[in-house]
This record gives sequence, structure tokens and C-alpha cells, in this order.
Amino acid sequence: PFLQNVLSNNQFLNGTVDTQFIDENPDLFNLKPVQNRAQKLLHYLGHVMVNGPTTPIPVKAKPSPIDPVIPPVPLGEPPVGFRDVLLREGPDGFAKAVRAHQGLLLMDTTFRDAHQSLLATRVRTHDLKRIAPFVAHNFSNLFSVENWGGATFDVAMRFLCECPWKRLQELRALMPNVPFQMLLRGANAVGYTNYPDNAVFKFCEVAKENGMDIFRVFDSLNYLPNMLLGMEAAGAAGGVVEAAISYTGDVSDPMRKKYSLEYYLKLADELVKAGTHILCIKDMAGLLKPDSGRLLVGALRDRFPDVPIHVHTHDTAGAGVAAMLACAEAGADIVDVAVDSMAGMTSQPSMGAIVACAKGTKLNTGISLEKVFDYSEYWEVTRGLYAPFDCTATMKSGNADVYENEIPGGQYTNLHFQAHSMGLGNKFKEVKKAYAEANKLLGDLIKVTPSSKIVGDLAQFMVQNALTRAEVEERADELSFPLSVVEFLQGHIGIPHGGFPEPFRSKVLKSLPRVEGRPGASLPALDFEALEKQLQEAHGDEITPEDVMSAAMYPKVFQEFKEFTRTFGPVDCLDTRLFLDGPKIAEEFEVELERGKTLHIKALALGDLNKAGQREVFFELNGQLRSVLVKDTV
Ligand code: 3PY
Ligand code: ZN
Repeated sequence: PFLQNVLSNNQFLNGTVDTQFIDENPDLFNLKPVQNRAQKLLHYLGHVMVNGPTTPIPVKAKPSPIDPVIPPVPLGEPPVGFRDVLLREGPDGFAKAVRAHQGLLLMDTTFRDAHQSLLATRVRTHDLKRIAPFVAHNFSNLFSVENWGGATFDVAMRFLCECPWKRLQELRALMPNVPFQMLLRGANAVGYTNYPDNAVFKFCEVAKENGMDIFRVFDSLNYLPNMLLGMEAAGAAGGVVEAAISYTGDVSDPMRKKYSLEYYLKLADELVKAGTHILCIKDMAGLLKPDSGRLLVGALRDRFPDVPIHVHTHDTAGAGVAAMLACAEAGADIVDVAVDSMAGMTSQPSMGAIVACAKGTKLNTGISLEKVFDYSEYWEVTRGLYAPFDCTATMKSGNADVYENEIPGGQYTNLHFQAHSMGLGNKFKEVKKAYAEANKLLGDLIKVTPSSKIVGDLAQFMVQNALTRAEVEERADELSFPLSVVEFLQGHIGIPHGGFPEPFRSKVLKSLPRVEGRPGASLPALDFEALEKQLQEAHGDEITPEDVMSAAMYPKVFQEFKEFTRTFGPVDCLDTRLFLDGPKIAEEFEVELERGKTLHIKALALGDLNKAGQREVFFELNGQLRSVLVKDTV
């Protein structure tokens, strides 16, 4: 390769080489990383061929053998979109333009919540990047594309072995015209626990610098101090602040008193007073029935005529399209949808259905149904690649029992997977019943990450120990509760509406300490410089500000991700089938490491097991024979 570089150097070819030649052409020595990357990827592929996927697979299914076809995209820049308005007018002007817009605006969740809900968050940047230009060119009138935050940050590093920041950067370059939206868990940022305030501020700042536009900020208990912190952080970063009220219960049911219309309106007052640019109703479990939506959105519309209202739901019961249309008729400016083949069940309602239903009415979306069909076909086939994670392997429909158990979309899917893997596939109803009981025990909470996990942990504890709600209440002082439940009662994630359940709390905590007020307020500030130094010592000098934030959010996951990459190289460059399943013998394929650097690989043979328990795996790499030794752990 060194010789190849020299031989393709113009100066060398022109015969003008002098003693300065080497000094002036340091790129001649850019060899090792390329070579290393290729060898590392062979090592990865060999590893998968011998031992199977490195990421846990919940379903015994192989990625589909059918390749997605990317619908054609015209040459040139995509048309102007709402991002152009945002860049020109700033967040306030953007909010005004959204409010003034005639017709219904859509946020597309396909790049985030849809696959978080249906495919265990496993969709890789590789497949998002392929369809991103099509979205930029054909859906330039979307309000936004939700493509980041929530569980994607953690899962990208932990299970996909790719950098979440790189995803954001690459998508930004491919979609310059559509606003990007992320889900920020308030003071929990993109984690499951409260972080020091300066970590949340810095996180938003770095996200904004990397191309994030709109920050949907929520708190899993609707705990205002946590929400305000997240809103301040997003606002200080220069982002559009979309404060989200997490919705539970049923505002149209007079018997459900705890989360009444007044409760939501009062909270909305606070969020608008705090300067939110957009107000969101975040119906994470899909509980907002058409009538409830009409009531809630109608009341908010009257109260805040100038604030754009954005509604998010899940289609678990199957009433999502009806509910979103009702909300839109009552005055919502934006509703959330996922492309048809990634919609329905625990995901968002279908984009195609809403576009078709709104067509010819005052809610017209301006989106071409034909383009939705093309977009949907790409995802239908791409979804097949993720068969090992697809909830439809076991879950065949949504279920209106969500109105009773109130399980958020993503968690509903996870619990279903879990029940099946524990051999409780025919007892899912019991698991859901336990969830509803656990919720009552904890005082009827808003349930969304991380409070939903606490309720889920308690439910699992009750099922495993065959305990009823009455028994748990009675024996609360002697039972060993899951840590998440104890920490919740200590006040680690904030204070629930209506306070903590008593005497349950006192019985569980006894003399354990309690956090007073906002948990983040009592956490010491994070020392970014010290963290950066520590990371440089551990991983070398190339640590970026983005890496520092990854490590601040998920120290152990980040470390493992770096170690994985050091061993196996940039696995994000591999096609999804290769990433999950490795190549078949005699399969030839290409891997584009970066523009203009493509590897041609052929898998040749798998050797016999040697005395050390290893197998030699043979490849052809750019025409040359290569082999890697892999420990057989199966
Ligand atoms: C998340 O926090 O990841 C969610 O999607 C909550 O609804
Ligand atoms: Zn959601």
C-alpha cells in the first residue's frame, strides 16, 4: 500500500521528487489506520461467522435476504423547509411561522420512536442514511423528523456499536432543510437517572452544535423543577424548546380525578410562563381517546391562542389516527406519525392514513401520498433486516387493555418480549395486571422513562414473588424491594404529583435518607476537563467533546464501545445483514469505509477447530488472501 500511494502521487509521477518530498507529503504515511480498519472488520466478520451476533437477539429469526431499494432522489439541493425558517428567524420566529401555518403539520418519528417501539431501538445509522436524502427531497414540509434522543443514544453505543453523535452529524449533512427533533428526558438528559445540572446544559449545547434543532423536554413525573431545568438547558443552547406534558389517565372520565383537565392546564400554565416555544402533549402510552384529545387540546387552544400545540401518541389500542385527527380539529398544529410500514401497534399512527384522511380538508398536510408509499416500501423491506428484533414475531396486534394498564409503547413491547422469553407468553395478561397494581401501589404515577421502569420492576417483583398489592402494602417493611423502587421512594428522580404514597413510603424507607426537592440541585457539578483527561489517558488523544458527553451520560457503555471499536473497527460501515449475521461462504461484498475508500471482500472458508479452541477464517480482501483467528465460544 505504501508503494501504491507513492506510485499514485502526482509529484512522484512527474519526476519532481527532491529531498522535501517526504516532508511535504505526510499523507503517504496514512496507511496504518486503513489497513487496521480492514483487518479489524475482518476480525469482526470472522467473529460473527464463528460465534453469531455480538448484540443480544430477542427473536429467533434471521435478517431477511431481500435488499431494500432506495427510491430515486433528484440531483441538487432539497427544497427549502421549516429548518430554513428556523435558521432565518430563530426559535421565536419559527414558532410563529408554525402557528400561522394553514393545515396540519406532521412530525415523522420513523427515525426514532417508531423503531424504539417496534424494533427494540435497533435501527442503524447505515439504514437511516440511505433514506435520509429521499425524506429531505420529498417531505420538506414536515414540521420535523424525530431522529435522536430517548433510548437511541444508549442503544447506539451499547448494542449497535456505533457513535450516536456521528449519526446526528451524518443525518444533518443529508437533510439540511428539515428540522431535527430529539427527546430529552429533562434532568435525565438521555439517561435513566438525574445528572448534574451542568451535564444537562453541556449535553444540549453539544447536541445543538451537532445539528439538533428542537428539544422535546419531559419529566417522567411531570415534576416541574426537573422540566424547567431541561427547558433552560435546551433554550440556553439556542434550541427550540418544546415542553412536553406527559399524559396519563383520561381527562374525559370524571371518575379519574388525579390527572384532571385542571391538572394539565395548570401545568401548561407553568410551562408557557417559563417560555416554552411549543407545547406538547406526550401521550406515551396512547391513552388519549378522540374525545379526551378534543377536550384537552380544545382547552389548551383557548387558553394559549399563540402557542403551537404538538401532540404525540402511540397506537397501542388502535385509535391513534382517530385521536390525532380529533386533536387536529380541536386546534393542534402538529401531530406525530410514523411511515405506514413502521406505524401502528405500539408505534405512532400511520402517516399515510393521516395524510389521506386530511386531504381535501382544512387539515391538509401538503404531503404526497405517492411519496409516502415509496417511503413505506423502503421501510417495509428494511424492517425485514431487523427481523431478530421485530415485536411482530410474537405480538400480533395492539390491545385496548392499554387504557387500563397504561404501559408506554416501548415498554409494552419490551414486557411482551420479556414475558415470552421467560416462558410466560400465555401469561402476558397477568404481567399487565401486575403492572396496573404496581402503579396503584406507588400512588398512580405518570409512567414514562424512567418512572415506567420503576413500576415495571415492582410489577416483576410482585409476579416473581406471587405477591398481591394488599400483601405488598402489608409487608412493605420486611420485603427486599428492587433498588429502583427504593430510590424512587427516596426521591432520586423527583416528587410525583400528589406526593409519595404513605404509609408505604415510610415502611419501605425506614431510616434511609430522602432527597429534598430537585435531585440534580444536590449533585456536584461534573468536571469536564478532568473527565476528558481521564478519557484521553484511557483511549488516546483523539477524544472529542462529543465523546466526553457520551462518557458523562454512560461511562461504562462508552468505555465498552471504545474497546469494541478498538478490536473490531468501524462496524457501522457494514450492511445490516453482515453486521447481524456475517457473510455466507463465497459471498462477495463491498464495505465503504468512507467516500472513495471501499473494501472488496469475499468470505472464503471457515477452518477447523484447533487445539486452542480457535478457528481460522479466510477472506479475500481487495484481491489478497487474508485470515483471522477467532476463538470459538459457541
Ligand atoms: C423515552 O424516554 O425513550 C421515550 O420514548 C418516552 O416515551
Ligand atoms: Zn413515544
